Amino acid sequence: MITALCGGVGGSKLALGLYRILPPDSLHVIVNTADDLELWGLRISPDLDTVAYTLGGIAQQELGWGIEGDTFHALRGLETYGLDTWFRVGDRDLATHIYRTDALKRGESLTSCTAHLASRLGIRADVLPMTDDAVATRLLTGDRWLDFQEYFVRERHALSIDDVRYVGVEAARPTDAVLEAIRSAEVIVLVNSNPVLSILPILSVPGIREAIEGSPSPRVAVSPMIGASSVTGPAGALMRLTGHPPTSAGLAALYRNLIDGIVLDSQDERQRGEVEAMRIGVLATNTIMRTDADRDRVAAETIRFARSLR
Ligand code: FO1
Repeated sequence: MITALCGGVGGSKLALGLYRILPPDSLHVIVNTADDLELWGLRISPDLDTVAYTLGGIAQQELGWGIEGDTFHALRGLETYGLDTWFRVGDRDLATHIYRTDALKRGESLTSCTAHLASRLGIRADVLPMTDDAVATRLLTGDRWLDFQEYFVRERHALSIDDVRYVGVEAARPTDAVLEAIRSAEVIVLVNSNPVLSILPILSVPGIREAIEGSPSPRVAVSPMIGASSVTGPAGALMRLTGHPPTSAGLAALYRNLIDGIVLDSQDERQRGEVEAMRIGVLATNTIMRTDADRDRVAAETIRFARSLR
């Protein structure tokens, strides 16, 4: 069994690579739920849905979120009634949110209704919300706190961020399914999702970080930090909030004690010494993933590298 920790669009591509190269029913994906939102009375879990649509082969190819070929008639209707429609929900996507909202209202857990959705989409992997409890990423810009989707979608992640909080995380509990996925993992992979917006919320759920730290299995991270772009982009600015530089070596320092190895881009090979000094192994390879073949290759190299660390 392989267990991956994953956010939305960026990380789900590598999760797809892992899914494609592994035998069926041998991948668990623990997914961030701190960017969930309630909109028009519906519970929306963007990262869970992005992972499910990606593994289910129906994700919108260009954007990475939403469903390929979806239409937006319901959204136009909501616009007619004067509702805010900056968060673009397609018609088929809407069915997912209606199903989830109804199931939660009937007392089902997020874990159980996600399992139902994934199985109906034909997915032979476990897609696991990090917790069934409510956690919400909030970001401080100037003197205003924004909800995650207000920052990310409405403001197009263009504002400078002074602080990040995962509201509710201290009281959240990891699900049994998440703890079992970590316990039974032969390899644990922190995929190349945004560390601050996607991976840290998962690690902040009390018990998850400790379970990974205590795992005897090899644990590896795939770095999303590549060359100069990670230093100048918004992901870099967020990374600086953690007190670490926006580089793969900075990420290795952030994940210290949690990982045995890191996969970084060949462009950043010169950071190898700094990372190895932290007693973290390094695989330098081409981590830019444009095609399914790239994702399969990085996934396969990551698993091979992790197994070599045992
Ligand atoms: N991202 C956007 O940039 N604009 C949108 O209108 C938008 C709508 C949306 C609807 C459903 C869904 O599951 C995801 C959606 N996303 C949208 C993506 C999402 O907000 C982000 O990619 C993740 O939350 C970040 O990981």
